[in-house]
Amino acid sequence: MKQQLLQEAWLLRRLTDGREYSAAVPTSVLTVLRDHKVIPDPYYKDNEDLVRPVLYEDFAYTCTFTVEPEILACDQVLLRFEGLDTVADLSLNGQFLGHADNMHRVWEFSAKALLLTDEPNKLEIILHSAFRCADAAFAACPTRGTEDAWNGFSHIRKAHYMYGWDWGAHLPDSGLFRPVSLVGIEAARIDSVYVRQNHSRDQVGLQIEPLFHTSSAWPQEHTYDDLDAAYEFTAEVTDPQGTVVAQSKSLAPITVQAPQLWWPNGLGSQPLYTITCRLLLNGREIDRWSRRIGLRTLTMRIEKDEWGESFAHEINGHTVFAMGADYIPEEHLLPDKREAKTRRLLEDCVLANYNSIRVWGGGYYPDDFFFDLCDELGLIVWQDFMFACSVYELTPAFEANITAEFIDNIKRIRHHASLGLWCGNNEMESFVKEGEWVSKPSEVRDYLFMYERILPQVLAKYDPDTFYWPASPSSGGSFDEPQSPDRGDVHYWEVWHGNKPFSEYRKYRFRYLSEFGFQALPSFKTIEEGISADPADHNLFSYIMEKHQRNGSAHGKIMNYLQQTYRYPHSFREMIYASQLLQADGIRYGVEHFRRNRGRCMGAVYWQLNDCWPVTSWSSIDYYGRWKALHYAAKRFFAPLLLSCEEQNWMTAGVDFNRQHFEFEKSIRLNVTNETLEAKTVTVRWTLRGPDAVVLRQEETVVTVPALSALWLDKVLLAEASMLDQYVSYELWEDNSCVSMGTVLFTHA
Ligand code: BMA
Repeated sequence: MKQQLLQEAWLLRRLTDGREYSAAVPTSVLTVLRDHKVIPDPYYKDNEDLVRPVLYEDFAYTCTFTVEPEILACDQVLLRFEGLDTVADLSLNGQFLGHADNMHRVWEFSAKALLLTDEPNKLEIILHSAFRCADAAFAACPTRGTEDAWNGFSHIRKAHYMYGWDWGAHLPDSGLFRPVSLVGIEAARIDSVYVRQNHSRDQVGLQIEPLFHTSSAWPQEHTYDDLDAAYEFTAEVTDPQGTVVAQSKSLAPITVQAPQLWWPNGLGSQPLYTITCRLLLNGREIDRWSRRIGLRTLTMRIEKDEWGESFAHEINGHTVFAMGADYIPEEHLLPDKREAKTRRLLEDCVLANYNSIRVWGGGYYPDDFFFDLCDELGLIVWQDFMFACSVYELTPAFEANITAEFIDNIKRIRHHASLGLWCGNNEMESFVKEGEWVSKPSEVRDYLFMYERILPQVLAKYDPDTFYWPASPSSGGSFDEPQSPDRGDVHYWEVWHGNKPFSEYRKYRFRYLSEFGFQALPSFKTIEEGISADPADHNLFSYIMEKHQRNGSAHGKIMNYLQQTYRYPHSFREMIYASQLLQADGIRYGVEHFRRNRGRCMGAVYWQLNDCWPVTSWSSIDYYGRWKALHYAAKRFFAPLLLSCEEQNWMTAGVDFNRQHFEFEKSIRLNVTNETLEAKTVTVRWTLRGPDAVVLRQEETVVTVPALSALWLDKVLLAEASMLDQYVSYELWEDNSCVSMGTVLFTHA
């Protein structure tokens, strides 16, 4: 296959005034107009409102190009769009080429017959206003979804958050966010390759299942058997050190001896093998497919047990406690995406001891480099399909559209070592069960068709080896208690949305918590740089700060929680800092509890890792990559070896308003969690201190904690004292270094 990128020499034409602006792929309406200084930075202050009218206009992208001779010589030439966002009509040299309406798909159009050979070609793409498309679709069919997003968003196969979310602006930009190219097929090409692994004692069998396109029958999928004898298919496997370790011809099985296994972060290393497949015609290579894979088994272990049913990632036969956060798109304006920024973000996950990450279903399917980085860094990816907080109208056209989207993305992503599971959607099983946004019975039926019939069928064909889970949260589907604390995963929002105190976390021992969170402000530098440098705006309840807060009255909510815990901050900067400490402390309180209950609970994935613009949100890293206090706390509470303390201060008897006869049971119960593959012998030291840190009592004990387990130490009763008079600090020592530490107060009853 030959490829010619059409990256440069683009023009964006504003149809209202005919003006043209130079552009290069990746490109979008808002970034081009911003870069040409036609509009201001859409994020700053309340510029979002200023620039929004632009998004009611249609725009045209044009590209003038000459075709490289070797492409022209091919039997079939396609125009390929890897990220066409979203509703578009395309023409080539004045002739209609096609219509597109899904940014999640790869669009290819046959162009051979329309190409000019001796003069420049002109490609034109009319991008229809995403707002107007949603408005029209909603007028025709008022399907409902989250009120944070623009009405009609669920009809458009465009990342939902672009239409607004409770951490996102209303900026449904449009453009070309991934490469555009001309593709020449010489007789045939490799469409995709499915690599299946069969692990046995000290060897891994690889079964290679390619699909092909021929130039004459494109876009029909062909298996190797469909090709005639002039074709040959070979595969070669290179180990992480670069040595070819196995080769095969004509789909003969491949065996890798003494495999170097891939592990998530914290359990081992991430060796990656390279598999290279070649398609030859009469002995000459005409196409090549090469990817990196990790040798591992990775699924979910679901087994009945004394509490209900387990739900845990199982990697190479071991169940691991998932530690991570939910990932949302990193940019509102997609051409601003940078691989280096994603790398830094994911490296920051590893610095904070994550072993997993959930790609939330209201964004878009991440770029290849995202999954490559997760492979390299050892982050197990929970991958949602792109449906969130809405019901959908499953017309035949919508079904065909999403089915093509599933196939494209499954083929693109399935080989990655880090792919832990596919998940049907975000939160819709629970919402549909409650009747939320449901306006007619067919929406309930369509829910079941989409996530419990169509998706499983597509996956059975294209990726039967990766675990599929119908929704997040779910207990396995069919509206069977999707939020059960005893089965499957849970989104727990009583803390924050339900205004309950952090101490509520201790009431639950969920099997796998895939969302829970608490907001904090981004750092002052981020506010100055991205929200407003004007001191007049530097007040939590200023108009501008409230514009950068998308969850109804949530700045007030932060203050409400804050006054339960801290004294009143003196200044805006102190307020920012206090909000971050509060967020860090609340989530730490939850995660430590869930890790202490390891075995029953097997995941604490907090909402949310990152932001897509400068905003107050649940993130632990802000839009500019600055860590909030929570991210520093995560490094501690996700440490492979964690010492934590369940402190108690129960009022047992003698209630008297003069406080004379109160009786408390004051106690600590320490716990060591070992999320590694080795047993650990460690020293636990705890100290009871007075308010000036003076040591009142100190004890030390050596314990051996088996691999992948949590060990409770005996409860220690402490003599009663006023809750403000004493606190306990504790440390965990391994080989003369302190690997975990903390303190508890006794102010929570
Ligand atoms: C969850 C998510 C998001 C949302 C977040 C915070 O429900 O799935 O839709 O942004 O909570 O409210």
